[in-house]
Amino acid sequence: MAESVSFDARGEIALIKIENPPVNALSQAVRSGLAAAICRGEQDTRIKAMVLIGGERGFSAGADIREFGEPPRQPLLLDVIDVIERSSKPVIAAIQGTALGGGLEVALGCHFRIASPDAVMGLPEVKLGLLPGAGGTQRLPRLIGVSAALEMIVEGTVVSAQRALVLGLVDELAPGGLEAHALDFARGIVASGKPVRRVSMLDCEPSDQSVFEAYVETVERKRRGYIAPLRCIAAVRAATELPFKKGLERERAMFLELAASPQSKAQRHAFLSERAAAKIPDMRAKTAIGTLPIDLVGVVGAGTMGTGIAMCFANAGVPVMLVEANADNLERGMALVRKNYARTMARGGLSQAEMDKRVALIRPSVSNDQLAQADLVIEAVFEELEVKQKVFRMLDQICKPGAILASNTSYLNIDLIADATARPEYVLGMHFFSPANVMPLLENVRGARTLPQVCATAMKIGKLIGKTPVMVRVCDGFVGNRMLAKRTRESYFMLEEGATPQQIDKVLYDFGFPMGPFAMSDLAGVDVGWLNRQSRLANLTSRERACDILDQIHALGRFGQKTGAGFYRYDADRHRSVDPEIEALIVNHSKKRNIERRQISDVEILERCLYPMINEGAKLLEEGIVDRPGDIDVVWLKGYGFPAFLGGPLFYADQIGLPVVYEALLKYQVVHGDQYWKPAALLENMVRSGKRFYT
Ligand code: T1G
Repeated sequence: MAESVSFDARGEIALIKIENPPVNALSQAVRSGLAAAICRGEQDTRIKAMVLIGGERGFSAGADIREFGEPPRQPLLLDVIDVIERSSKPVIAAIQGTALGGGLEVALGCHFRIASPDAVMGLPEVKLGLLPGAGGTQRLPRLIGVSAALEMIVEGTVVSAQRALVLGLVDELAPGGLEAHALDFARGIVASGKPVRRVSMLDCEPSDQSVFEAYVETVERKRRGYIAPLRCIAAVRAATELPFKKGLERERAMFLELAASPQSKAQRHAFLSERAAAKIPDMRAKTAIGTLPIDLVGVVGAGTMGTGIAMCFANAGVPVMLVEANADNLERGMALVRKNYARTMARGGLSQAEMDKRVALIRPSVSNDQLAQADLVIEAVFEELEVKQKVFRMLDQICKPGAILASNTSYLNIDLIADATARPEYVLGMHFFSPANVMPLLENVRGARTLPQVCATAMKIGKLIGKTPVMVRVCDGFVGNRMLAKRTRESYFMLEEGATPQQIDKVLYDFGFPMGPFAMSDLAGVDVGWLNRQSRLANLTSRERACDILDQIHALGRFGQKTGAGFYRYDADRHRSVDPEIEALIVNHSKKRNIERRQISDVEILERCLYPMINEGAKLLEEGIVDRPGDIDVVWLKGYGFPAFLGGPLFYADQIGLPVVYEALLKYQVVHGDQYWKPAALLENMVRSGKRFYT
């Protein structure tokens, strides 16, 4: 028996344990161990039933994602589950922690399922661009009904043990020790003489085909461009139309199609990159740098960002002091916290008790002295270096030795902020994205002197509060905003050269972004963009300064959705429409700039928006601002809406081919000059040596 599956006879019950840390992924060794254990239980006449259990951390996180892309190795999970289900002796799945993907499919192949109250289970394959490929699309609807199965499979939602009991996904909860409960349950089944219940033998409720059509429409709207959700729907539909075996064949065919698809490769890349990014080199080297305890957090500034950041910690159960010198602003901030929570509660995402608990974890104060005992203080005040340096001087005086001082700045130099303190080793950036309590990305910015332990602590606390942390180093705009600035520059240049806002927005929307740069500007606020541009005028080139279309729109008081007009006009429901006034303004601007407008193709728009970003990504790597290309992809996937089915800007660059990107850079360099289009040395070398960002 493979070391990753143990078999232990407990009287007439066999206890079969999956032991493949960290998440009991169903590697080839586990699959063969499982099959062998079931066969052994079948052959051992003393054994009357079998209990299948995982480890503390979970039952199983499903198929081993790292095995994808390699030729499948026997036994297939599908076949192992068939061995379990065909067993003549009852097999009981005892679920604690997580049972996800193939892990839940193994449990579905068992004859009974019990779970500890804190267990969660789901079929999240769709998030990897896959579908449950080991019978899940055929068994789940037979067990819990079509609509509940559709939601779990197409949305990839995870359900609690309590919900699973209501759905009939589990037979019983085990409030006490799961193992003992499972053994008792098994003995009870044996004593009762209850026959084994095979899920595949259950009838699948017939379903009105309109249910599937409606789901397809929803998915085509909500998950534009993704293939896997559509195949998930088709697979569940097959369960209602075909006998089990035939349905399984349909599922297998679609699984293989998806597993080989560029979209799934991109989404699996995104999954693994996100986890790799959470480990900074020191942590990855397994050097025991450890982390600092964070039991009490302070946030300075009760504006939109400060309150959002405070909510992140309250949501994770970490007490947080929200300090704001101005009492009115503090009250407004707390009102915003309560409003945000109330909105979540109205959607059913929070109980009143839970909301009250989280609000109580946020302690408002006008006194900075309250921060004396904080382990971590995050500053979220006005984005101006002098203002921040003043705050950090104050914090350095008030906070206890060893407290971490973090700035939420989106682009200012962390080293200059750290210079305002006597503890630069404990200073770093923690750049949240607005709205901070919603957006998953957290750019942790290490200064030249920041201790590795402080960095590791910021990464760990970032994961604890449910963020996707990426460690970056100091540069103007860090990773995300520095690359975004190149796309923004080209978008405005193309406006003055002949494109319209709606044309550029449509190209990026069709590519897969949630919206294009001008619709985004109207959403975030033209005034916000204008302020950011004003603060960076000194860094802009002369053409960027002269390309002042944003300033002109701002001067008209058109601040975007919030004022009913920006680049577009908005009705009371904030539906946008093209505004001829803006087109006239742009045409007039081109005239004043003596630029003869021309037709710009969608291909040129896409190239001029994406390729400078890819080029900037190569520069970020060669400057050592980030350690890996995956860090850059994670920043764009989690912070800027880059479509996950394309894997991020650098993964996408590999797919289209770095020579294609390089040739285009040279083409535009001739037309628009070196300062914007000179290929990064790293990119040039990679093209010369036939290398890619990802091997
Ligand atoms: N395979 C391989 N490695 C995995 C893995 C998996 N399924 N899940 C996690 N890991 C690694 C992860 O890369 C990291 O590695 C470490 O485990 C800790 O993960 C046939 C085809 C289970 C909720 O989609 O959602 O089954 O960086 O940091 O925050 O139908 O991991 O330490 O080297 O995320 O506690 C479907 C994916 C697979 C679940 C734990 N299953 N995993 O979260 O730890 S496809 C999934 C998760 C499938 C079948 C199909 C989470 C978690 P390293 P972590 P965590």
